[in-house]
Amino acid sequence: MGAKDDDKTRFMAVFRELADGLVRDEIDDRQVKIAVEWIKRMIDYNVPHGKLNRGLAVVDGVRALKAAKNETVDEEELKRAMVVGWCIEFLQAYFLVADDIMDESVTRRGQPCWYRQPDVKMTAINDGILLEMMLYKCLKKYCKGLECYADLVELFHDVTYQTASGQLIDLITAPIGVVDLSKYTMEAYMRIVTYKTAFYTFYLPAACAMRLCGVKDEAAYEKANEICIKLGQFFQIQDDYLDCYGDPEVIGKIGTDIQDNKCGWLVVQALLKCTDEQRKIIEENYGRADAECEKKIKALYVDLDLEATYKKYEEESYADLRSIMESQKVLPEGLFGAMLAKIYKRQK
Ligand code: DMA
Ligand code: MG
Ligand code: MG
Ligand code: MG
Repeated sequence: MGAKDDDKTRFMAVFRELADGLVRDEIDDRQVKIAVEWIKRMIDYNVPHGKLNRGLAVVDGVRALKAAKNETVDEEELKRAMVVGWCIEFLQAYFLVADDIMDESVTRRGQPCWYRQPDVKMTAINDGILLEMMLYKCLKKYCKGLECYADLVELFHDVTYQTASGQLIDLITAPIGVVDLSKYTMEAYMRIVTYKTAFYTFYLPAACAMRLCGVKDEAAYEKANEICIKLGQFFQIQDDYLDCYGDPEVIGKIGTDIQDNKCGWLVVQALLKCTDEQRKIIEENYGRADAECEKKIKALYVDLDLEATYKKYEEESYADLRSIMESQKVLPEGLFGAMLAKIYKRQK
């Protein structure tokens, strides 16, 4: 087994410990039996089945920061990095439960979206709140007393706010039944993806690792933020591409962006490339809950050769990101390099 597989196995063991601890807290609080069962099932359904990129990025990040100082990570530090990594995965679980309700999605991580379970429905909203608060319970249990504790809590709060504000503009830029193509600009798109994705997907793991390693220099956080915004934009453009071109069996979710009227990367590109006639096709078919309309949009994307536009973007952007990471001296390249390596050319 390689070091990475080893990390993943240990990471899963830490999940079990956290989940069992949360369930134990309920029992200790004399929670009613059906709620104990519910919480256990809800955590197991929503938290551990993703790619775990964000959580493991905290572990990789701590290793990279320590290695840069010629230090190794001891057992206690490793465990703590894993706990904080799972805190991000709990936050992500919360965002996804809510996002799937709002996007009216069907599947997630290869199973029906939580809110679509017949006995769950809108109880999922409250489950989301519980998932979010569970991260603070875990953080308190394992990190209270550390010098960086308050900074970690503040970081989670700030990033949650940014993400929710990104989700807000994602949603109100795509009102149901109103197709206003003038709103789908690259500028609007970049604001949406930076806020809804980049901060929690890249800056949060990197900044958590930095806090755990005692980094105090605010300029270093600024630099990390700058790089992570670019990584996040790259990642969400991939997500938008996969929404249309990914294999649902592989990505574990069925794309909804066209029918949901989303200001996604593909439609923004289509609007930049289309003729007046093609623009009319978009006007008439985008953002409708109709599989035939969706097909017409996908056919238009083929005519515009958006797959090639994407492939070219992915290559150029990757090269760009590599050079940004290598040309700065403030932070070790490994803090971001591992994240980029995991997502480059991803199929899921
Ligand atoms: C993802 O946006 C953002 C958050 C905060 C979950 P999305 O709706 O494109 O995500 P997905 O494609 O996974 O539903
Ligand atoms: Mg969604
Ligand atoms: Mg969404
Ligand atoms: Mg998406």
